[in-house]
Amino acid sequence: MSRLLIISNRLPFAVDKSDDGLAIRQSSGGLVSAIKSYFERSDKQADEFAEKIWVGSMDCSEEDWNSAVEQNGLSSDFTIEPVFPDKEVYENYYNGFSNSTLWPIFHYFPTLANYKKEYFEAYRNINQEFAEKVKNIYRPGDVVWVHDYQLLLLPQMLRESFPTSVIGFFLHIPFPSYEIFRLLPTRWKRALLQGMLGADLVGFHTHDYVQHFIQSCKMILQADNQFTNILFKDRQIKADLFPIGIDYQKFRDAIVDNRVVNLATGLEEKFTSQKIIFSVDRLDYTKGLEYRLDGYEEFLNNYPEWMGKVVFILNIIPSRDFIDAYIQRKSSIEEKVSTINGKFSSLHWQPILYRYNHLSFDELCALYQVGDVALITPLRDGMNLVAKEYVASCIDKGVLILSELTGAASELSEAVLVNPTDVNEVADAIDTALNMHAIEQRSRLSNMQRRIAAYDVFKWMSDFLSCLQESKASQENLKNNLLTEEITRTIIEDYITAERRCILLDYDGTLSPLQKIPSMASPSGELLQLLKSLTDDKRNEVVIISGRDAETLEQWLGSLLLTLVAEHGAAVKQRGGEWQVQATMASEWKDKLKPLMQLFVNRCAGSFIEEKKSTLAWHYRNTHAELGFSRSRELRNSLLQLTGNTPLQVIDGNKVLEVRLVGVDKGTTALNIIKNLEPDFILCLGDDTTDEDMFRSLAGKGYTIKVGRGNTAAKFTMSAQQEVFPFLKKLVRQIKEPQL
Ligand code: GDG
Repeated sequence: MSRLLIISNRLPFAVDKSDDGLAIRQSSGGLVSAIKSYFERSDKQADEFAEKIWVGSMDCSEEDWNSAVEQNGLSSDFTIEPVFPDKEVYENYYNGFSNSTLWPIFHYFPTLANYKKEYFEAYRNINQEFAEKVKNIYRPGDVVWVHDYQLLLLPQMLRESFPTSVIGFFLHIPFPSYEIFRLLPTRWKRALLQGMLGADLVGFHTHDYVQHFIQSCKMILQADNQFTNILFKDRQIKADLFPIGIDYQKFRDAIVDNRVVNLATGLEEKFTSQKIIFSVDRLDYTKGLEYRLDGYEEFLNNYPEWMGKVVFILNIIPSRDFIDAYIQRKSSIEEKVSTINGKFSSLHWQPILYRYNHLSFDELCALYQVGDVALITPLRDGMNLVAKEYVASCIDKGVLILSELTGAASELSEAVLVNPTDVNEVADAIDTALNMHAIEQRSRLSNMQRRIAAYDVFKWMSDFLSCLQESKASQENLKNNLLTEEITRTIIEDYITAERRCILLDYDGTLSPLQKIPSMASPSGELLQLLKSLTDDKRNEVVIISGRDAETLEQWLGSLLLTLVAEHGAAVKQRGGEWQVQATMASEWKDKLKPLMQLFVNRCAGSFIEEKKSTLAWHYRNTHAELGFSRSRELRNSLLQLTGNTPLQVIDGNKVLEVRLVGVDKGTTALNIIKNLEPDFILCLGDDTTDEDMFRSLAGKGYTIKVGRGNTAAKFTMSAQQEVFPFLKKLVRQIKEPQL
């Protein structure tokens, strides 16, 4: 059985020093709530690991920690491995790079970001310190799960020490759009992305964050991707969404817990003639507390009928109040609270009840249960667990007003969604919520409750962990498919004994490296010699199967005894024969589609049209990577609409979109060729998506080899085009001097 190593910046404990000695306090927060719930659950799911270990830093000296444990004892469901970083370095890492650089950038507050060199150095040092700690405890077979923005460099540091280890990474905050992420200095942003790509699986809360991350990897590291698989430096990394859940049952159980019921009854009695609006957030500029207060003030202005009949319990949980940006917010919030209370209070009523303190779990649940309206309006939030916890705690009433800029908004679509900066919208939403009919409240709640009960924190963790194992397995599969020396020897053995061999070779990207302009890919002398040597053996039928037009193939390769296939099969020249056009159709369709493609050439610098007899192709290899790709999606949609109900098909190639006749593809063509030839040895090499048709139709019939990494229907893969010649030369050598 393997062990699970959870690594997060902080352990879920803090040590408090007082005259009475050292006390251990449990700390709270989104990440801590999630992992503790999972660890504390003693059932099969969490027990699939022999041991659970939590690595994190402690905000005290090693001596204090040891004495605190000695004095208080510490029973927990996991082994604790504390890191004790140097205070000064930690300050620059935590309050510095983590919370004054990454946090504002990732939450779309770039003007608050601080780009100090010493912050990044400290960040690297503490990540390294975590890496050293893990190196001391790591055992082969362990599953390592790194959490959050404070440890973005760690996965890569661990990968360097343990290349085959299983490493997952989860980001609890948003991943910003490329335009924001790119504001970071180049060296840093490259290091951060490479750090994350050290993992096998990188998890995010929402689809948008996944897309933003992939886009940044493409633009900054020139990484390639196939859907959510990122190909970087010979490794395949999966990026996917895992919207974090809550311990749903814990909040349902609290509904019948006597201590919570007593607290809730007390609150209800205190506010018996008032509706309760509440919010609970850490002190943070991302939580939009000032706009929220403006919205509430606007509500009191616009809907004076609610005066005296409503109270807003505003709970702010102390957080990071050593950082300037936080200190300023706190005083500005407090000023607003007193202004509103001063302006609207009567002798018997006050519109806001403000607290700046922690709540016990029971108090939190009581507040959730009595709250008529939860007003949760962050300007950005990775997920926001309070919104989910509130919904889970509601019995048969309750309305959630939620900012559309939270990750939770993508799941809680029955909430009253608002833009948090629109104070009028917030004011109207409060009125709507207070007036909402009980039946509608129940119906919205039950839909959301069903969803968050089904994907709770246990499902979230087990989903992530099983996806991590799957990503590892799929990496192994890719590796297993690699064309090894041993497989090459088997191919050669079969080649030697065969009487009639068919060798199907794609041209661009396989026999010739991909070029910026198609006309630059003319064959080298070495290639021509190699092909000639192959054709010298009478047992070989060598087929060049390409998307190129017949004229080009004829000009480049026409003098050799090859079978040539142009435009994926639209024209074929049998060995020693003449060109035969396989499919004909009036070429008017090209005149209809060309103006559309031309429009995209104008809109996307570097792209161009290649017109062949039976094919029209739009190439975007030389364009701005992201623009080219997104334009190609737009063009593809338009082409699909125009070609619907016609015998034309739109094909995605390697940085090219092609339109051609249905049924004319390399797969069908390859099958036709081998049907006539009846070979006892088939070898097929290609690199492009259009070659996949060939690999699929030849499955089980011969050796299919994809040139380059990535998912493929081919039986084997070669890492790069440079390996093609040495491989083919091994076959050629068998003609003259048969040997293995
Ligand atoms: C980060 C991301 C993402 C809060 N105050 C008290 C208290 N809490 C508990 C809540 C909730 C958690 O802490 C807060 O979670 P959030 O999701 O709202 O916010 P962050 O701490 O900023 O979390 C966030 C999260 O990670 C998970 O991935 O959702 O977007 O920023 O569970 O109940 N609990 C108690 N007393 C408090 O005073 N007992």
